[in-house]
Amino acid sequence: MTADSSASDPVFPVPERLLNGKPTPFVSSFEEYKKLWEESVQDPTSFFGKLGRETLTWSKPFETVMSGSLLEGDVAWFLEGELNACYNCVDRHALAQPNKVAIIHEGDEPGNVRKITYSELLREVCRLANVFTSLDVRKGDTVAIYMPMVPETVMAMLACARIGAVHSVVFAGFSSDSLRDRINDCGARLVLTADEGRRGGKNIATKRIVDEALKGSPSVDHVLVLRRTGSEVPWADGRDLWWHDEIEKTRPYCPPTNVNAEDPLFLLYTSGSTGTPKGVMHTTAGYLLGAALTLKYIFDYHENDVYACMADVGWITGHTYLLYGPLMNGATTVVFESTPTYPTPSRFWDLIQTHKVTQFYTAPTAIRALRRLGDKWLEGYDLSTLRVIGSVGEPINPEAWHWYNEKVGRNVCAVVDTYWQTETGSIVVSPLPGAISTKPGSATFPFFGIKPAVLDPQSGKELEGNDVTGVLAISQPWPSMARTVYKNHNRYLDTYLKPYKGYYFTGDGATRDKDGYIWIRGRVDDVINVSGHRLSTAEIESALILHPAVAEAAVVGGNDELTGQCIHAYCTLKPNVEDSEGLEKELSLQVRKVIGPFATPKRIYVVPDLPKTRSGKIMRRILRKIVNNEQDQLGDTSTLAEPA
Ligand code: 6R9
Repeated sequence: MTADSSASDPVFPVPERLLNGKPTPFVSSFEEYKKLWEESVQDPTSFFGKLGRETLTWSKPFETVMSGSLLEGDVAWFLEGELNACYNCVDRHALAQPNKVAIIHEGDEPGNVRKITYSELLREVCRLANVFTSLDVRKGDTVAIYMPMVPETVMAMLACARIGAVHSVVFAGFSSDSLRDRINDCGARLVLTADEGRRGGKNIATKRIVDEALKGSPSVDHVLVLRRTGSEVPWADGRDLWWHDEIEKTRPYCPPTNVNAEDPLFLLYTSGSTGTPKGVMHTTAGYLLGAALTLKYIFDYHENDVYACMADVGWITGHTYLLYGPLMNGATTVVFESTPTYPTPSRFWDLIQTHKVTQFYTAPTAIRALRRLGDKWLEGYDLSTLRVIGSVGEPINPEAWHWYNEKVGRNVCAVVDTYWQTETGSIVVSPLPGAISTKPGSATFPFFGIKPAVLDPQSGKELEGNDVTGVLAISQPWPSMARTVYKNHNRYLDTYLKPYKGYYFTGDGATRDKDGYIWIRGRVDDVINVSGHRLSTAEIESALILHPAVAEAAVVGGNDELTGQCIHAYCTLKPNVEDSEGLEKELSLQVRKVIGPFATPKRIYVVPDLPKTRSGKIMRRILRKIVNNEQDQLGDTSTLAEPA
C-alpha cells in the first residue's frame, strides 16, 4: 500500500486553460458533476437508458435497461437490444465523415507514420471479416490474436466484432506456454499473428512463439500471418495462411452481424490470486457504453482532438482506450509501436508534437522512468496541444504526479489519475478534467453509475462517511462490468461477488479521506503489480516448481522505485540438489519461458527453508516484510513452525 493522505495534501484546482479555453469542458463544475453522479446512482435506469439510446446505434432497440443483481451475479443491460460493435465504431463515422483519420500509426522507427481514414478502415475491416468467414469462423467463435502494435491488430479485433466472433487478444510479451494455455482455454480455431514484431529497433519472433504454442493447441485449424518485417519464418502448409493473400480474395464490404446486447464482445485473460489466469468476459452494449462515456467525459474528448493512449492492445487499457472508447466517439486514435525510449527518451514528446496530441494516456512506470532520465529530453518540444494527461495501471506516487503535471502538462493540463480494472471494463474512479480539483496520488471521485463502498475487511461492514480505510467494493451494477469468467461462472462469483455479499469486490485497499477523495492503496490479495502488469504469486510459483531442481517456491512483491512492485522469489531445492552458480539465472529463465519476459523476478533467493505455519502454509507476509526491509515489523510469528 502506497501514498498517504494527510491534512496537508495539496489541492490542485481545475486549470484555467480548461475552464476559460476552447473547447469548453462537458462538465465544468463540481456541483454539476455531483448532480449528474447522484442522478446516475439513484436512477441508473433512466440515466443509462437515455445515454444508451443516444450513444449507441441499435439495429433493434432495447426495452429493459437493466436486470439482475450483484447478489445473484446475473447482471444484464439493454436486454432485448441488438447492435453491432464494429458498426458503432466504424460504419457510422465512415458514413458521416469518411475522410477523417481514424488511426495514426506511429511505427517503431520515427517518421514511419501511416494514417488510415474511417472509410479505409471500414474497407479493411470488411475484407478481413470476409476472410474470417471464408475460414468458417462464425458468430460466437473465439479468435486468438497475438500481434504487434500495428493497425491490422485493431482491424482484426473490429473484424471479429463485425461477424459476432469473440476476440481474445494475448499480449505479445507472453511466452508460448502462456499463449498455449489461453488458446486452449478459449478453444480458438483461428490464430492471428505476424511474421515478426518490431519494437525498440529489435525484431521479435512472434510467429515462432505461435508455432511453439500450437504444438499443444489441437483446436487451431488456421494461422493468419501478417507480413510485418519480411523475415523468413517457418511455415505449416495448410494451416498457415498469409494475411495479404487471403485479403486479396475478398470483397471490401461485409454486412455487420447484429448481436444481442449481452452477447460476448471479447475475452481477456487476467491474473487473480489463484494460479491460472481467468478469461474475463465482456459483453457488447454495456461495455461499449462504458468505453464511450468514460472516454468522452474523463478525457474531455471533443471533435478534432487527437487522442493517444500508449498502452498495448494486449491489455484492457488498449482495448478500451486505444480502440473502443476513441472509435465509439469517432476520434483519431494513435497506435504506437515503439517504446518510450527508442531511439531516445524524447520519443513520447516527439509523438505529441508531431501529431498535435490533445489527450495523452500512459502509466506511472513510464513516467517514473522518463523522470529519472532527466528533463533535458523534454527541452524544445512543443506540447502546447495537450489538454488532458492521464495515468493508469497502479498508484501514481506524488513525485511522479508532480513531474508529469509540471513537465508534460506545463501546469496547464488536467491530470487524470484513472483507477479501474480489466473486470470493470472502463474507468471507475477518476477526476473529470473541468470539474474536479485533484490531489496528487488520489484517483478522486467515482464516475457516473459507480457507487464505491469502503468495507471493513473483516466484518464486511460498509464504513460510512469520510476518513475511513478498508477494502474497495462497488455496491451497484454498472454497464461495463465483466459478466462472467469464461466457462467458469463459479469462479466469477467466488472472486468478485461472494467475498462481500451484495458488492463487487475489487481486490484493492482504499481510503476515503476527510474530503471524500478516494485513494487506492494497492492490492490486498496475492496479486503483484509490476509496471502495471498484473501477476499472481501462485502463477510465478507454479512456473518455478516446474524446474527440476526446485522443491518449493514462495513469491512476494517488493517495493521498487521504477516498476512500483517487483518480484522476489524464494526457492528451496529438492534433496540431493546442490545450489550451483548459474542456478538463479536458470530459474529466472524458467519464469520467462513459462509466463513471459515481463514476469522476470528481480531477485531469486535459494534458501534452505521457507517460513511456514504449523499447518504447512507458507507465510508470505513474513517474506514480504523481509524484502521490503521491515524486519522489525514481522508481526505475530507465533504460528510459525520454526520461528528462527
Ligand atoms: C486498467 C488496469 C487492475 C489493478 C487494480 C489496481 C491497479 C489500476 C490504478 C491502480 C491505483 C490507479 N490500478 N489503475 N491502482 N491507481 N489509477 O490497470 O487493469 O491490468 O486489470 O489492473 O491495477 O490494483 O486492481 P488491470
